[in-house]
Amino acid sequence: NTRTPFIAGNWKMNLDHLQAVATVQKLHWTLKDAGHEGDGVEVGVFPPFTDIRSVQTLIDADKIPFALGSQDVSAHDSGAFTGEVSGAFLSKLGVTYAIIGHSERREYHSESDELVNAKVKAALKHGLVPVICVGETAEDLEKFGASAVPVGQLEKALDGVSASADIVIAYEPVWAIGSGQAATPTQAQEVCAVLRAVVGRVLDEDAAARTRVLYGGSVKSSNIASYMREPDIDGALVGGASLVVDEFAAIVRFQK
Ligand code: G2H
Repeated sequence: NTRTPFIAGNWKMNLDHLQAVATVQKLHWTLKDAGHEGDGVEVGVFPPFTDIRSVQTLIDADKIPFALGSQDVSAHDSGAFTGEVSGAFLSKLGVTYAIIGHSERREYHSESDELVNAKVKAALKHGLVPVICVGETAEDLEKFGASAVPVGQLEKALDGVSASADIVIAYEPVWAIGSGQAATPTQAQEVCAVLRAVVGRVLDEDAAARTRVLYGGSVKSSNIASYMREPDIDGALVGGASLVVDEFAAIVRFQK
């Protein structure tokens, strides 16, 4: 396939803007020192909102080849929505991607499939690429198997989305997040293939072939290569391990 592997660091609520700048700078130099000059892998960093301006300034000034993403986006364009951040503001700041529907937002902030769908549409409207997160809890897994819940979440997230839309999907089994208990590559591949088929059915075959499907949940340098060998896994959404520069750099350099 022709999909560029994507290694995305979801920092969650970690690193203030000074630590963010230091981290991105260190990551850049670590990869450069290791001879990684892009190497056909796209690197994305997803800092907290308050860090985005500082990281963007650094990336721009030092011509650092990392894509910038946000961890959420408002479903609204502007107006009386206290505490929300518009996709219009993010795209003006050079943000390319927006994580939408991460399980932590679904769980702790009661985000419904309908809200996720509205956020996906808002992101696309403002020129952001939504990184749509889906995944089953341990309870779902036991009751319905691995793919039923993520398939339903993805179908709803894609409702009314154009077949030509640029999107990324992240399969993150909730039981594997931050738990150290990663899904096996075979388990992850199975669900990622099913999710790609959903894209084919809801959007079209071209979208299915083009769309990157990432695995997320306790990805580290020691297991990344095993996921990347799978035909339907095009990268990883990395939480905890993205905060440790050497570890994240090793994940980016998974082929080495
Ligand atoms: C899943 C993942 C990144 P971690 O949330 O989105 O986190 O790698 O810490 O399991």
